[in-house]
Amino acid sequence: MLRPQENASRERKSLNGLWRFALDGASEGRAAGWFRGPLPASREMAVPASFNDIPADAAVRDFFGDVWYQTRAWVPRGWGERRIVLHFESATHRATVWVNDEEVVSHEGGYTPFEADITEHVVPGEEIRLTVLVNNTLSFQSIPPGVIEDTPAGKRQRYWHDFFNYAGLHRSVWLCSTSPAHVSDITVVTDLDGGNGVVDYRVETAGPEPVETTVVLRDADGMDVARGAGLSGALQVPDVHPWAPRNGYLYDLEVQLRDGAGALLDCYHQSVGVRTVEVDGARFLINGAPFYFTGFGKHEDLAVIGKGHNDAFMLHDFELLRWIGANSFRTSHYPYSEDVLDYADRQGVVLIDEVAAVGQNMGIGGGIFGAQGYPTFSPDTVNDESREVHAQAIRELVARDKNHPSVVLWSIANEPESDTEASENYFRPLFALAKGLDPSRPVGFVNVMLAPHGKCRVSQFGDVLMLNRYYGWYVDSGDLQAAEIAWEEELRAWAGEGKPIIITEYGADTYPGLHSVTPTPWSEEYQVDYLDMNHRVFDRIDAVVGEQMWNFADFATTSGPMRVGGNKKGAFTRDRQPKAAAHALRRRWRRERP
Ligand code: GCB
Repeated sequence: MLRPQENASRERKSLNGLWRFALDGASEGRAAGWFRGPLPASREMAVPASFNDIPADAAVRDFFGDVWYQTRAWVPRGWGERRIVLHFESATHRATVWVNDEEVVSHEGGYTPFEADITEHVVPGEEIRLTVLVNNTLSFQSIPPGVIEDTPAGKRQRYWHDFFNYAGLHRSVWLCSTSPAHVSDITVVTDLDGGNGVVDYRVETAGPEPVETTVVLRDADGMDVARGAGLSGALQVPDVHPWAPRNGYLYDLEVQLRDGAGALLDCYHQSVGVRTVEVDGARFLINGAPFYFTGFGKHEDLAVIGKGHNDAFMLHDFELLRWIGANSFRTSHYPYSEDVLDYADRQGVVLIDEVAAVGQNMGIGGGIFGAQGYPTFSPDTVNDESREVHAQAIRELVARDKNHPSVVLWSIANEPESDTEASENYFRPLFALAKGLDPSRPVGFVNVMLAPHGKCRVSQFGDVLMLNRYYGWYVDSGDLQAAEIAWEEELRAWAGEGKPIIITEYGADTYPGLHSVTPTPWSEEYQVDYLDMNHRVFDRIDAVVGEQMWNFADFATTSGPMRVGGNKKGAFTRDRQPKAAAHALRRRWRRERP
């Protein structure tokens, strides 16, 4: 699926703005046909945004179940003879959509796009009523998982990921038009051959057969550098300007479809960064050169709008990444807005792109999530059906993000149970799937401390080892000397695997403004000392090819005794003010690495 764009042959109209919105706690709206008219008892709601924090009302913030969104839109009268498409960049966690009285599409999964061809349901020049039923309930068959429990106080939604279950229409909604004959997908894979580049392209089309497909590759100045004809081919780019970390140089691949008379039917502009990614022993190579990741695990998380995308905050976050000297981040723990991916391409920021499979581990918790009382993998919990949902989430992520040069590594899960036979059997086919979908990038998953070296049975499938470790925080809390010894010992054992290791999380909660002259967890000084200890360990082990501190900024979570107004492991506060740790990271990351 191609992201909507406006060009010589395509139009798109934003449906963002204020929609009508209603909670449907009894799930009665579908049977009652709420889509057939104005939503009953509705209020206004911003799109894009999470709905949770907008009203000042706990019943909305903690709501789980069905919510309804509705708007009205005019179909441009010039769109006769056009193919008309309704496109959602995401709906968290699943949605069903009606145009007037007709159901047009349903989609499972909260962080990837979906669309419906609504040509047959609309009349250009007329207004439509657009109704969306969004459901944010998590189950063992959703990605991420959760469960609804009966408690003496009523039903409660439980889940095992450490961020708030923000939901709604977080990203843009578009009404688009294309020619009936249109480009439906483009795949580019690039290579470097000395000073020259190679762009392998493959185009898919749909609708009436076009007669001619041509492609033109232009450089950043708009000069033609290569041309091709046909649905696939390899373009040679002499004297190429590669895409590289901190040098987000992009070419533009224009694909054109023409009819027998040579008239333009459809075109699409696909940006292309020419670069290679490779794992070589324990090294991670970009364009053949060893790359060391500096940066963070992030979240899409803001006051008021929750996981809603916001361009101004996106730019500011990237400015802070530059300020601090970060060259990368992980889209922990779900696919981010495509605006973020596009901007990372342009900025030369390197991404680890993660599927929303977080929380498939009933062993974690105790203090954070309370006793679990469930096995992770079983016919009643994470099962074959869950694996199919997980597989589909991987397919949709790769389909969406395969052409982004910024994405150098797929992460197919965060901290799942990985020390059991059941976990090995669950993940084996998912790794095979991801590698088959994209042979051009390494694939990995993020390992949890509960499955240390020698116990983990899933790491064998990954091209890269990604480790989250909290020595000095969740273990050896307050004792950095003990933590340093234990951490180095474990890391050395992992280094023996001969694969590159990226530390995808290390961090310590820190209450901004809390100070101490002695090593006191939660103080700003302790966070700095904790980071220094980690960095000493990383610098002693060659196989460590990256450090992504947890987290870029403080973020919202469920309530609990371990979370003081959310997770406070940010280098920045939630409103992006630096803690002492941000300055310490800046000193380290902005100096040239040895
Ligand atoms: C982890 C998780 C992350 C949590 C973090 C923490 O291992 O991957 O989602 O927020 O620990 O702060 O406990």
